[in-house]
Amino acid sequence: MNSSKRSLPICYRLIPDRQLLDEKGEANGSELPVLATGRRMAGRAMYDVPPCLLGLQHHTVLAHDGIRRLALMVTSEEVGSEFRDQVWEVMSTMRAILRQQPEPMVITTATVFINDSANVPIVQALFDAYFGDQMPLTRFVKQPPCDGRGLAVEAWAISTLGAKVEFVDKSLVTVEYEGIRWIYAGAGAVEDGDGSAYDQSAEVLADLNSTLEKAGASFHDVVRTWFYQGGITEMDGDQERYQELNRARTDFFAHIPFHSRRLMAPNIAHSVYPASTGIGTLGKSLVAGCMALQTDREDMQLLPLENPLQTPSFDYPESYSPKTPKFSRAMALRIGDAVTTWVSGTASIVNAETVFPDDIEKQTDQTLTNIEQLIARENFESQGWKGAGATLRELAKVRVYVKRPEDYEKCREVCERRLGSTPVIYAQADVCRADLLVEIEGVAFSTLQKALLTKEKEKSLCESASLSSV
Ligand code: 3EB
Repeated sequence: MNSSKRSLPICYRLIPDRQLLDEKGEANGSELPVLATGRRMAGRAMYDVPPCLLGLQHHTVLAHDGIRRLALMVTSEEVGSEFRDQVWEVMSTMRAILRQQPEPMVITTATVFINDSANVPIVQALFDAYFGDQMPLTRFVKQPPCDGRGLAVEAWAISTLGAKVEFVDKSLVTVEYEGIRWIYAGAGAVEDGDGSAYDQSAEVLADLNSTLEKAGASFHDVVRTWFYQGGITEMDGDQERYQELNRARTDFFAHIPFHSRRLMAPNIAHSVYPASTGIGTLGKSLVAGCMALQTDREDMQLLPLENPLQTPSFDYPESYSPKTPKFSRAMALRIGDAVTTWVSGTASIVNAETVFPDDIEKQTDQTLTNIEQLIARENFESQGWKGAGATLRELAKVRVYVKRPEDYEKCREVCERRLGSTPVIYAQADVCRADLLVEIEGVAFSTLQKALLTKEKEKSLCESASLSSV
């Protein structure tokens, strides 16, 4: 790694130009978009489209190690337009952002927050037409965007100059660059299942595992999971559906040595699980996804982070959950001097108890304080990494799950005050405890503080990484 690469900022934001919508870089609303494959989109009559405008979007550019990535948060400009016009706007906007980049890029994963499952086929049809055989791993999440729009999309893109992307099938995408391999897997259906919550969860976990195996990976390699569970607080027999998910996950994780990987920071004094989000959706389906990581690089290390303000989820008292949730509060990854921190779904919980029931402003504020303390430099330092850490404003993107639609404005006010211009999607969703009104997750990017990371310390960090492989 040379020093000019190292001095690049790893995280910055751009506002795309409205003009960058067609081949020549001239605004031309009557043209159909060009597909990812270079062909022009078919079916103009079927999707009789409005002028191709740029919708609402925020995106973050992540450039590190010569690899350019984007986090895109996109929705339509118009609130009341027909659903498929909104999808169209979203697609055009994603394309405009990609075309504005100095390198060719593809979208690897997409999470579609959607108001009504009846609209899923409309998105699917447009995605099929646009992406063709480069279909990102797409999760449809039945959570209406809080702003009244029909859909909002979070997508991640990567440069194809340095990275090799394989679209294996609709539940598996792999990305390789610089000796690092990411495996993105999805499982579960948007349609409601009819089995028990335990069976549904066990099946989805087993599916994720076999999908990972198809890519030569396994659950051992997983760093982040998401569970979107319909009817999360509803009863299934004498337990809540979420508690049944926890029971299935506990059984499934019992034999998975997440901590045995060479990549893990040494001397971790507690259980190691992936970072995670567990959140409700409309209906009774279960959709899950995970991200796995494989590498032989010596300058990389993983650190599962716990929160100084919160009891580890896996140590919650039995009175709260017979089989505890199994996740880390965050998972941090160090690549050279760059640190990426996946922050788990975080709620207004102090120790193991919900605080401020029925007060959305205080719950939002407490949740953000929990995240702030979790990713703070002091917390990293006390858990083994010196010079790491980020502030709330360094989050590259955030998702806010709001339980009651009427709380949205108040919640957003607090988030905007504390997060600044971070790209955010607000979606309406039940949280796993009846008294929780909001849950927030995000990803932070930062660089190790050079002042704190002397050459010697850097060397010892690398050595401890290689030592733990023995
Ligand atoms: C909590 O802190 C809130 O079940 O995977 C947050 C993140 C929550 C992940 C999960 C649940 C999960 O307990 C809920």
